[in-house]
Amino acid sequence: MRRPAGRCAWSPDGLRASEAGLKNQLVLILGDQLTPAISSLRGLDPARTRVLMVEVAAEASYVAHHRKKLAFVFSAMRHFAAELRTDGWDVEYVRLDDTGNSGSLASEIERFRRRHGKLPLRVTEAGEYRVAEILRSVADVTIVPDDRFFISSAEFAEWAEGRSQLRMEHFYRMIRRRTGILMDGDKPLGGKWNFDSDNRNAATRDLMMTQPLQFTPDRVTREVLAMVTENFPDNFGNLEPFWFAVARRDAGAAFEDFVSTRLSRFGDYQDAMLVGEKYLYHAAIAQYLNAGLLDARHLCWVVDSAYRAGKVPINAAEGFIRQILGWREYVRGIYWWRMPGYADENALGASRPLPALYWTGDTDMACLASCVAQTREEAYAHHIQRLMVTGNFALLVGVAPAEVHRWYLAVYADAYEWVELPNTIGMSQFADGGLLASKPYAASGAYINRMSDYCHGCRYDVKSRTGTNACPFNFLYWDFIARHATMLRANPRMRMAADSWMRFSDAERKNVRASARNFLQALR
Ligand code: FAD
Ligand code: DLZ
Ligand code: SF4
Repeated sequence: MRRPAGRCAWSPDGLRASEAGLKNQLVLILGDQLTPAISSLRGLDPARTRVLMVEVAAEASYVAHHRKKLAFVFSAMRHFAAELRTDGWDVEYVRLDDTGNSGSLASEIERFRRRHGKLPLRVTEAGEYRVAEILRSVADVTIVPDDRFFISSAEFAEWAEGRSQLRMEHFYRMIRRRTGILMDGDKPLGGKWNFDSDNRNAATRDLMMTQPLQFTPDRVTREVLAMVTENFPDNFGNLEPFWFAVARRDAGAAFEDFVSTRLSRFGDYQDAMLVGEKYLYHAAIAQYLNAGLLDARHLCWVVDSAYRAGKVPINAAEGFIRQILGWREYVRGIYWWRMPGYADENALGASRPLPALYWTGDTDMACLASCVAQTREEAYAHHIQRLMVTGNFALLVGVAPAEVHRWYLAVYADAYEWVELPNTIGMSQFADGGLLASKPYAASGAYINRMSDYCHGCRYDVKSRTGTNACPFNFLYWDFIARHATMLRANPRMRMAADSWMRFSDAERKNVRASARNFLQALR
C-alpha cells in the first residue's frame, strides 16, 4: 500500500505528526508467518499498529528457489495482507517490483522508518537462523516467541541436554503425553505408541488414488505468476500449471479433503512409490503448514477426532500425527539446538559436487529421473522419494552435505531451513554422525524395487550387483559400506551389513569397487 507523498509534515524527530499520534507500533510479518494468530500481533490494537510485509530480493535469492515455491510464497503473502486488511489492520505491503524496494528485510525496515517514523518494531522470531540474525541486528526491536509449535526451542534443549542419545521416539512419546493427542489417560490409543511397522505396504496400480485438491489461480496469483516469469527466468522448475492454495480457507479445504479421501490409507502406503503417482495417499500440505496457512495443533486434533469417531484406522491416524507431532517438532528442536554449526556438519567427509542430474533429470536411472522430473513439475516429492531415492543416491556417491542441503532448500515448496536442514544433514546424509538418526538411510536397489515400480521401466537390472547393466544403487551401496566399514561396524543397526561385506569374496569386492569407480568417473 503506497501513501500519497507530502500528506503531512515531518516532526523534528522524524515522525509524521499525524502518524506519531495514532500509531505507536510497527509489526513485521515474514513470509512464513501468515496467520492472524501470529504472536507478534497478539494483544495489539489495530488502530495503533502498522503492519509491514515485504517481498525482497534477498529472501527470493538466498538459494535459487523453485519458481512454484516463489509464486506460492508471494501469492500467499499477498492474500494474507488482504486478509489482515479485512480484519482491520493497517498493512504496508511492499512488492518485489515496487519502485524503491531496497531488496532486504533490514533495509526495508529502515526504509519504512525513514518514510513513516521510527516506530518500535515487534516481530515473531524467525524460523531460520540466518533471518533471526538479521532481525537481532535491527534497532529497537522486540522479538516474541513463535508459539505455533508444540514445544519451544528452550524446552527442547532442556529435554535433549545430558542425554547420551537422542531418539525421536522418546521425544514423540513425551509430546503425546503432554498434549493428550491419541492418548487414553497415560496409555496410547490403539495399545501401541507407534504403528510404523504397519506402514510399509507397496502400492499397486489398481488402488484408487485421489489427487490433492487443486485451485485455479485468481487475479492476485496471476499477477504473481507474471512477475515470477519476468524476474526469475532461469530458476529451476515449472511455474505452471500452478494449483496450490494460497489463501487460508483453501489450504483448510485441501486438508479436509485429505482427511476425508486419503488419510485412511496414509498409513498403509506411506513408504510406497509408483511411477506417475506423485502424491499417493500423502497430504501434500507441508507448504501450507510451514507458511502459516494451516495450524499444526488443529491438524493433529482433527486427525485424533477422526480416529476416535471411527473414520480412520489407528495406523493412519498415528502415522500422520507422528510426522507432525513427532518428526516436525523434533527436527525443529535439533535445528535450534545445534545451529549455527549444524549446517557445516560432515561426519562422513563427503566432498563430491552435486551431480548435474539433480537439475536436469538426465539419467538412465528410472527412479532418480522420475523423482527429479516430478520435483521440477510440482516442487513436491514425498518423504520416501526424498529420503530413499534422491537422498540415498547423494549419500552413496558421497556428495558434500552442504550442496545436498542447498538443493533440497531450493527445490521444494515446503522448504525452510529449520525443517529441511535436519532432514538433509541428519536424517538423509548422516552428516551429523548419528545425532538425529540411529543409522544412515543407505539402501540398495532391492529397497527401491520392493517399495516402487520404478525398476520395471529401468534400463538397469535391479538384481545385478556389478557390471555395466547392474543397478547403480547396488554397487554404490556396497561401495559405501566398504568406504565406511569401520564406522558402520560400531553401529549395531549397520553391523550386519558391514560384516556381510567382509564375507564377499575378494573377486566380488574388487568387482563392486570397480563398478562404483567407473560409475563415479562417468558421473563426474
Ligand atoms: P505427508 O507425508 O503427508 O506428512 C504429513 C506432514 O507431516 C507433512 O506435511 C509435514 O508437515 C510433516 N512431516 C512429515 N515428515 C516430516 C519430516 N521428516 N520432518 C518434518 N515434518 C515432516 N519437510 C518440510 O516440511 N520441509 C522441508 O524442507 C523438508 N525437507 C526434507 C528434506 C529431506 C532430505 C527429507 C528426507 C525430508 C524432508 N522433509 C521436509 C520431510 C518430508 O519429506 C515432507 O514434510 C513431506 O514430504 C511433505 O509432503 P506431505 O505434506 O505430503 O507430507
Ligand atoms: C522463502 C521466502 C521468500 C522466497 N521470500 C520472502 C520474502 O520476500 N519476504 C519474506 O518476508 N519472506 C520470504 N520468504 C521466507 C523467508 O525467506 C524465511 O525463510 C522465513 O521468514 C524464515 O525465517
Ligand atoms: Fe532405480 Fe536401480 Fe530400480 Fe533402476 S534398477 S529404477 S536405478 S533402483
